[in-house]
Amino acid sequence: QAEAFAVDLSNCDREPIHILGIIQPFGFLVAITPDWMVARVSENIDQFTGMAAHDVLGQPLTHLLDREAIHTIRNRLTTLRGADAVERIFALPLLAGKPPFDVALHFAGREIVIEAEPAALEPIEATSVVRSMIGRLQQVEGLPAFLREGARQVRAITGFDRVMVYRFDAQESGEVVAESARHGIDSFLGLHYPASDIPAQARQLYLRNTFRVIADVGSTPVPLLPQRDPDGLLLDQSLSVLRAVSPIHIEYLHNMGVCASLSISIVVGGKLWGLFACHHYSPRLPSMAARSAAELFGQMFSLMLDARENAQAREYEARGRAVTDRLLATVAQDNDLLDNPQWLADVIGDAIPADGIGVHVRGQTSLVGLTPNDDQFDSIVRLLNRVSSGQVFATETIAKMLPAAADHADVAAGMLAIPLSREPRDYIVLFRAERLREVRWGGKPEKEMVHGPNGPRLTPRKSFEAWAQLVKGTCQPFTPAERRVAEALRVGMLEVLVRLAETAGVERA
Ligand code: BLA
Repeated sequence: QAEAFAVDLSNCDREPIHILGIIQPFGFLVAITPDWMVARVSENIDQFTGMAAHDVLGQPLTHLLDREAIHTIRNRLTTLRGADAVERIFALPLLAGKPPFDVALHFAGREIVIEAEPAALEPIEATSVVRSMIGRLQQVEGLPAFLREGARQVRAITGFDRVMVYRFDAQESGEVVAESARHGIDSFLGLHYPASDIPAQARQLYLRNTFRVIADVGSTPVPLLPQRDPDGLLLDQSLSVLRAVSPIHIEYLHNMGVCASLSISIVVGGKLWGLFACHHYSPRLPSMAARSAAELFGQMFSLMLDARENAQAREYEARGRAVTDRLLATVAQDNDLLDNPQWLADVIGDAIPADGIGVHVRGQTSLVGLTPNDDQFDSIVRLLNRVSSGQVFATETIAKMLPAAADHADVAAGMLAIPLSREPRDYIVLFRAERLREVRWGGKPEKEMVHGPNGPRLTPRKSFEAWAQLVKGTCQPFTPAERRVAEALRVGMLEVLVRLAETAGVERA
């Protein structure tokens, strides 16, 4: 039997999910030593080969598999050259007189791992499939449409009922930012989940191995035999395509009413940007070729997303610079505009998205949009005089420094303050409302479910509540790019004000 790690809600970020010693039953696994002796097999090997585990363990691989097949495997392994990757051979006749298998190969420590599942009846041409998928993506304009098209493409190739683009934020909680779903099921678009739904070690693993499928949430996992090798080591299943997953995650899927789950990592700039997360409401296993194509698509999609995000960041900063230039040129012409908060708010709100703007210039205060009231704003200005030291200052929770600010978190939870001068302290303050205000709970994806041993926490609605608790009183964070634009505005304004002061001095003299 597999050695159990007693996992519960409190320790699931420590569960060693890469060495659970179990696989899913849709294929079998053979691990061999460097001299091609069978070191471990999955207990279900007899169902696929007709030979029981004790017949083959400790025997040369030739005892189990056809010589021709072993030759093919050996050749393919040389192309791997010890790389941290998986090679695949489609429709390989592993056993004389039996139908062929789709085979995945990789190295795990000193062992060579061979995983096999019955070959697909209708093989697909992965390269041409992926090429046409990429072609469609290239035609799309704008990030939201790009993400939606990505989800649509993944649904087309996997046939899953629901495909979501799940994006991580800076705190590693996540949001469903795009979705393609079968007609007639509720939408998950816009839903948020806390980081703990995908624990750290899983995210780490998903960076290294970018694809996984759980073909049947209700199936019974199959143990590896033996669990430990003569050195006492468990098999590292990080790259295994049959790897069975944590019972906690199985329960989560079960509580969601999901019967099959598949996810593909989206890796941008070496970081896990997000996942394509796919659900099916009956068991489902795309062929190994279709899975490889989906994995390759995920890699191409990630590269394209990286390029788009870079272009977008450059575009954003250029727009920020243009706004700064416009503002400075106009103020230089007509410095009375500095006393026109609506105008300031319009121009600056163009560069940095905000729900409201407060302006405190030359002793005058004006508030536009969703903001604290006058008294509350006064307290904020006093706070800024203490903390901002002439620099741009941003926080997603004003209440952290000014507890009374919790009272207006619903309309103004966080702020970015741009000081306009040193003495007296003038500021433009951009406010953002609490994130929860903007968040929709889309439909009612969770039917009433019977809860398993870990209780009701493992459901999307409870997850959402956990996330809501986490972000209560905070706004959407101000990004580094937004802070840079704000800083450019600050420096530019300071120049203009200095110049105005000089001209005024000359006129007076
Ligand atoms: C893994 N959790 C995952 C995965 C997803 C999610 C996508 C990747 C595995 C897969 O493809 O199924 C979470 N799935 C979601 C979310 C949505 C979704 C947020 O569809 C939103 C619509 N999970 C929990 C809690 C724990 C937990 C509380 O909710 C731990 C206490 C554990 N999740 C957990 C573990 C894995 C996981 C251990 C790793 C599974 C594996 O790869 O072995």
